[in-house]
Amino acid sequence: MITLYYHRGACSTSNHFALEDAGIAYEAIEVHLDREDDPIAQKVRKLNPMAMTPVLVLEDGEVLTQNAATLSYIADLVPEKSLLPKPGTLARAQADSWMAFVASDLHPVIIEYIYKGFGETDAERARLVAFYEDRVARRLAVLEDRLTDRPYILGSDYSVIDGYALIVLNWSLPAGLSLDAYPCIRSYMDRIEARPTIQRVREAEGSITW
Ligand SMILES: N[C@@H](CCC(=O)N[C@@H](CS)C(=O)NCC(=O)O)C(=O)O
Repeated sequence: MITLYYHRGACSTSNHFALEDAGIAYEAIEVHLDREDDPIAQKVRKLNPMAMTPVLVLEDGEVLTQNAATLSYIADLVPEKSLLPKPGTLARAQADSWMAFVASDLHPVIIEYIYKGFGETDAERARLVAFYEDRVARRLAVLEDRLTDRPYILGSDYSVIDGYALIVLNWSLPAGLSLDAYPCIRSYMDRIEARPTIQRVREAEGSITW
């Protein structure tokens, strides 16, 4: 059975969504990597020297990390569920492009946005706010445009990329980032959140307090 080490509401939860959508047997174990003496945290730090989740341990003991790889791996275990297009197709290359957008563009800029107030002087803070606001707005505008005429990032069908995007967009709340200017993104988040598989994972993980 696949084991997922995750942290509630972190990007690893998108792997929990993917496993639930895949409908395969799995075990999901929550880890608090900031707890030095916690045996699960110690184990995960050994499995992934980056000390980050997600960490997937496959049936044969192989370890897989990095959302783009873990989500694709889970999706490819169940091609009949169409959680990603078939490997080797142009549609899959387009999906990989959007996966990279979420993993390398959206994910880091929403995290970075939390740091916008870190300057030591008012002038420095104002400069950082302007800098981070511009960076995040450009990524959100790309996503808003993409969702203007399609319910999900790849089109009419939900994919594992959407579950990942939802988690990253959830962080707008603790980051103090308003999504009011992005109505398509707002309704997209509600649409994904309403999926029974997502609701099951939310219930299993428990509520998040930001
Ligand atoms: N590039 C990594 C990023 C993973 C990542 O940012 N994980 C965060 C949770 S969302 C984490 O484990 N953070 C713990 C830490 O930085 O100490 C991936 O895609 O898996």
